Amino acid sequence: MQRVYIGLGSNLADPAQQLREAIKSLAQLPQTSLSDVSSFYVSDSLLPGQPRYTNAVAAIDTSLQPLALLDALQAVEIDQGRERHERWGPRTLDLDILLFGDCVIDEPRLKVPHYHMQARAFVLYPLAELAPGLVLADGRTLDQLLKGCPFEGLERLPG
Ligand code: PH2
Ligand code: MG
Ligand code: MG
Repeated sequence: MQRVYIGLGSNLADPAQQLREAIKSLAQLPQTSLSDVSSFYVSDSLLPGQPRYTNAVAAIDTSLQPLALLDALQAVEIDQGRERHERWGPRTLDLDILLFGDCVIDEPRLKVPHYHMQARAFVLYPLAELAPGLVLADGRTLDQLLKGCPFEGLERLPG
């Protein structure tokens, strides 16, 4: 079993509802149990001119292999109407494997830890709700990353 953190994001077609649907699907993945889900956070898109994003982080425990988990997450994205056009285009659902235990993965389809997660407030603050004392495989602590990444621009949704 590995503890895996998944970043959820949506900026189309009722984003908060997309995240709630996705969380139900995560709870039903084979060989997996859903452990915890952060609050939802709203923020501007990193790309100008797109609708605002709703983001959250989920913690799962899984015995799936990383690429099998990636396949399962991509199936959930497609199930919820994800269409891939341009890179970083608006999306109904984005499910990113942020951390997979202490594994460092460098495959063409999957890089873990997730690229740029160190600098993204909409990943780090929800992650900190679930794993405040987290230490990355390279020794950096979540606390250190948070210090370099202001909360500014994030809006935490109630409930
Ligand atoms: N994802 C992107 C591009 N920009 N902005 C926010 N606020 N949240 C995201 O999840 C996000 C983004 C591409 O993955
Ligand atoms: Mg993403
Ligand atoms: Mg993605």
